[in-house]
Amino acid sequence: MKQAQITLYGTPPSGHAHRVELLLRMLELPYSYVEAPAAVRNTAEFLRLNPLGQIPVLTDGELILCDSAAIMVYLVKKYAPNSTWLPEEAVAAAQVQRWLAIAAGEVRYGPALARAITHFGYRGDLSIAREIAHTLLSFMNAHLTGSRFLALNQPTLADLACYSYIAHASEGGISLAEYPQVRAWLAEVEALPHFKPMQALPLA
Ligand SMILES: N[C@@H](CCC(=O)N[C@@H](CS)C(=O)NCC(=O)O)C(=O)O
Repeated sequence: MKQAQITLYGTPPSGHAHRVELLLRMLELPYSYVEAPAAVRNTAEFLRLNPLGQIPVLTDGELILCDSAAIMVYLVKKYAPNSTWLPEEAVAAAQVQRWLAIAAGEVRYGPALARAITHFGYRGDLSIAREIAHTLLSFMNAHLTGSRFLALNQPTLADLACYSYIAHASEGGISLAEYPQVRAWLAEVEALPHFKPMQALPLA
């Protein structure tokens, strides 16, 4: 059997790695998965891959890529350039990019941080992270009224980038009960072919 050329370094509960894994699966790209918990991320070998010591890292042959959004953009441009995951048209591309920025901003510092403080001892203010999460979720709920997906009327990188940490917000003590449109959107992502859930953690 042909050896997979692509390797993803991540951990099962990492939403940053999960969003990349979702895309690899949905593009039907073969890949190997290397678990890189904190002990591995601090090794000289891993720091050569990513000097920031973060997952995900993706290697494709000799190529080394860091950062979930950068990796997702690469995978679509390289392996699915004519797909709708990342459109070329100016306004549509900007709409997707907006949500990639939200994934790295409000999602990272809201639901993702609340979960990381709760379960992994990350430093930060839990109540501020939860406040950021609820502001984001209120916005998303209104934004999704009448829309099935975040950026366009079809799934794009925007949905995969934001999905994992929103779906697992309750693990950081953030309830989705007040956000029915967000819950409907999560179900749309979960219904996509090749979807795989992220590893669950205990509820906070
Ligand atoms: N901007 C990066 C952030 C990745 C990130 O924060 N990864 C976490 C795990 S989910 C990590 O590696 N944390 C370890 C650290 O920052 O030292 C991305 O989108 O990939």
